[in-house]
Amino acid sequence: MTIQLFWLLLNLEIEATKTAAVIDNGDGNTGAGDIIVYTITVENTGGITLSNISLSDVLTDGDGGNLSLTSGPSLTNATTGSSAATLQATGVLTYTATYTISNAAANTPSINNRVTVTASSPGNNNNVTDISDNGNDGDGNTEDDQTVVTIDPVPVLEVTKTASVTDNGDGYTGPGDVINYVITVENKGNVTLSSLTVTDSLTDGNGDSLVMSNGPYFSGSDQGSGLGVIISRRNSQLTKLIILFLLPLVALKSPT
Ligand SMILES: [Ca+2]
Ligand SMILES: [Ca+2]
Ligand SMILES: [Ca+2]
Ligand SMILES: [Ca+2]
Repeated sequence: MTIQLFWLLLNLEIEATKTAAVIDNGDGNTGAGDIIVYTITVENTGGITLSNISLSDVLTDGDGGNLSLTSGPSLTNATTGSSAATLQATGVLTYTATYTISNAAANTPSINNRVTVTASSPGNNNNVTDISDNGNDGDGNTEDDQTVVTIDPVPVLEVTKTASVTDNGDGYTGPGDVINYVITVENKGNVTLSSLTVTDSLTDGNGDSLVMSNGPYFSGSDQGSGLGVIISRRNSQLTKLIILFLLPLVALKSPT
């Protein structure tokens, strides 16, 4: 009896594997707008026919936020005699699912996916289950590891400089007026940038060099950034990441 029970347990096996392929949107980087095509295989590795195959898929971004598949999983192939309702011994079901990488998800390091497959052996209900592995047995985990698509780091820096004039009271812009410059440095990529430096060049209309009266001064930042380091945007396309450099009291050189 004990031997028979052991034999039964040994043969209630199902194995789920999930692999990923990325269809690039043409920019050469894995990121926003690319389509991840997931292929899920479910193999009955025991000796007993299983029924009622069901899949539960979990998709998250690199910060652990939940994402939703764009399509699927849909059954795309079944070996002879098998279907989602009946999986023959040694039978294989193949499913396809897709996810189009959102802007927010592309600002995290990766897209992570796994599926849990559940099936029933004769006379039982949902008693056979497996968590997918990533199809790569050379990574040290041959059992239940997530299928990870790494987002490519794309550093993008945007700097803007605006000017306003504080008039000295004579009604026109000229000698003695003060030009106030505001420099905004924004991290528009998906990686943290460090060692930020600002080199300023000021010339008159003849191309001759002028000297700033003072500045630039670090004025402030948002989203946890600081002088010299600007954190990448995460999970929001609406919040700007800005460091301000304020250059007050810049006097124009008087014409000679
Ligand atoms: Ca791309
Ligand atoms: Ca693996
Ligand atoms: Ca597994
Ligand atoms: Ca003036």
